[in-house]
Amino acid sequence: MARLVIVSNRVPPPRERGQLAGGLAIALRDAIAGRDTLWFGWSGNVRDSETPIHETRAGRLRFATIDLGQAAHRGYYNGFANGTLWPLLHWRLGLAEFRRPDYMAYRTVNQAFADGVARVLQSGDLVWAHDYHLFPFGAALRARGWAGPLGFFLHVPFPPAPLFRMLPEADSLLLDLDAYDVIGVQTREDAAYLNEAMASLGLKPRAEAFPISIDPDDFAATAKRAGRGEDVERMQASMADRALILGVDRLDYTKGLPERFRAFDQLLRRFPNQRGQVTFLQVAPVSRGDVAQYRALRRELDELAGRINGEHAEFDWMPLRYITRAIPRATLAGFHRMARVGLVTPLRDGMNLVAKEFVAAQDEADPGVLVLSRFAGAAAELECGALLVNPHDPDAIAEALDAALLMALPERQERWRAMRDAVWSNTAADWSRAFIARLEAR
Ligand code: ADQ
Repeated sequence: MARLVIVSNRVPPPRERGQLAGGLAIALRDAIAGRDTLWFGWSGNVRDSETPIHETRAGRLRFATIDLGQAAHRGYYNGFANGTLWPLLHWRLGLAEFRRPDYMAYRTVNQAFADGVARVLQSGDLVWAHDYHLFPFGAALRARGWAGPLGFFLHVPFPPAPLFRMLPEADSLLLDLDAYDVIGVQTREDAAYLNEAMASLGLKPRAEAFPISIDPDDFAATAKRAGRGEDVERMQASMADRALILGVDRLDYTKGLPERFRAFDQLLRRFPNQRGQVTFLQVAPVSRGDVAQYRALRRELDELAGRINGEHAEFDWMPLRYITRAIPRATLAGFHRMARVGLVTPLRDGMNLVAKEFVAAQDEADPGVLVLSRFAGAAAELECGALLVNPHDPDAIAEALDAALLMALPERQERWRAMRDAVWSNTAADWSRAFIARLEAR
């Protein structure tokens, strides 16, 4: 079987390499399990001297990492990848900053990745690059002589072609993408937009939808086990029989958190019967805290949370609990299982695995209701059972929350079973197998 070479911005940190616990690592677990794999990426270290490739091994899985110089890293990562591409690909042109030096740093780092990968490649390998950090990587690798299978998967959405082409460097990025044999995106909508953009330059449109997923058996088992654990028991005791509405996200402006907080405020104003009956827990650990827009978002949420609790709380009821620290994955799985409502309302999201995790975690005897943004990639698979909302509309979210909280058991079960079937019929293992099969058949 061909060796798999995974290329992504970050590789799992050393302490997680044994059990592969992070997001992408879980999605790729099945692909990695059955074959020799080499995972290449940035070490996480910023160092100005030239450093060699650093290699470690965990069984049949090897990791190869490089350090990056300070200026290159800043321009590539905080600059072009997260300051320009991330907002633009989420349709947020107004938040995107265009700076030529950042773009140059982004290209330089992609060249450095290609140099590193070229040094460790063997003929017969399958190369699979991940995400918006690596648009130019494939072309750079081809320029170094690689003619073997080369695939790319974009984890975030792709916007309509005219919006993407407002980016000054759009055309050269699309030409770079042309070097990949297979281009995977999350949904058919993303594929249509990317193909339209490629066709506008006369390139062969070749983006295809490969919706990413989770390991639902594993998540369900974790949730069940956590339900008997101390954290969930403490949480349950603190709820005093109130219904739990749960939000779990990285603290990111694409996740629609201010709108979600306003929706909860609307729920308490417009549906007074729910007052004192519900608790909304939002877990949103700080991410990319060194980017200005993320600091502004945090201030906005701090203020909103304070105002909502100040206005609605009783001396024995705190409506909103807001945590910006990370909580262990198993504990979160237990909270999902406890929740009456999973509230997942990104303004735009490639997939959103939290929505699928919420479904996997439920107890068939008493399942919760998923309130889901119609602009999350997951909506394409979960519209069969979720209450879909427009995440820009706090009033509509409040109405969906009230409906979810009032929903009788038979309807909850019927909706959940439909979503369960959808989640179990396309797992992370199916996702990686489908992509790799496509790459092998290039
Ligand atoms: P993310 O934007 O990080 O990922 P998401 O898919 O929701 O978003 O989450 C990925 C993983 O992180 C999930 O396993 C989730 O449980 C975990 N996670 C999220 N919030 C957490 C929290 N507060 N605490 C602990 N764990 C948390 C990007 C794209 C998504 C796409 C994924 C995978 O933006 O659209 O679904 O990649 O392709």
